[in-house]
Amino acid sequence: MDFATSEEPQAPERTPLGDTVDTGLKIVVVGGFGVGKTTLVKAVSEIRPLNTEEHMTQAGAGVDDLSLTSEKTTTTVAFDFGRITLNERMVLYLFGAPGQERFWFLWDRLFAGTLGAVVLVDTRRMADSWYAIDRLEHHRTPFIVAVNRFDDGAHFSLEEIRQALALSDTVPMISCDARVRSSGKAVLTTLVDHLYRLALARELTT
Ligand SMILES: Nc1nc2c(ncn2[C@@H]2O[C@H](COP(=O)(O)OP(=O)(O)O)[C@@H](O)[C@H]2O)c(=O)[nH]1
Ligand SMILES: [Mg+2]
Repeated sequence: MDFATSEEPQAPERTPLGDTVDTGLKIVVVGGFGVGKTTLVKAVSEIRPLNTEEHMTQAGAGVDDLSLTSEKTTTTVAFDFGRITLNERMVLYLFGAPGQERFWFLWDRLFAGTLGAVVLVDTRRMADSWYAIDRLEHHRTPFIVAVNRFDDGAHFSLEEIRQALALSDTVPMISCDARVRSSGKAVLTTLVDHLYRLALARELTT
């Protein structure tokens, strides 16, 4: 089979992996259905993001809650995958985990080898984030919380959201617009800074 011709055209801005890169970190993006995970991975990825977005069919009716995401006509059935080069030595590999309850069994596998996670939160449906936070704490995977500011979302402060999610003060929080590359990049930088500080603290105590 000729892969070169059977593949879809590459995104024009596809960037080859740099020669100087020696560190690849696996990061997962988790959160409830429709919170913007696929959007975030797409916005920041420098390769044509691989995703398994499918048009929602009758099979998902009543299973996927569309009441607040009426414009959403596709759903991620496995995961999103993207790559972003943070500096000349470090790249992040991003995995967007499906948020629907029927795919939750995949998460524990996905967390294997994961250095850190971004929990995306939609303030209109904060309870959807609880499961993700619970699994991350269970796996002791460091995470940050990024609040995707939908235009019609209630404007709770980050501190109010911290309380609503019962997050410890040590969990960094940031607001973002998942559609905007620079905003998504700021989210990932916040996570990497957090991981770096945790690693430094560990070094100091050993
Ligand atoms: N207004 C607004 N819409 C967004 C934002 N992020 C995502 N969306 C839209 O919300 C819908 C759900 O996003 P998607 O990335 O598919 O969610 P996922 O289920 O978490 O992967 C899509 O139609 C997006 O275009 C945002 O920051 N603001
Ligand atoms: Mg998705």
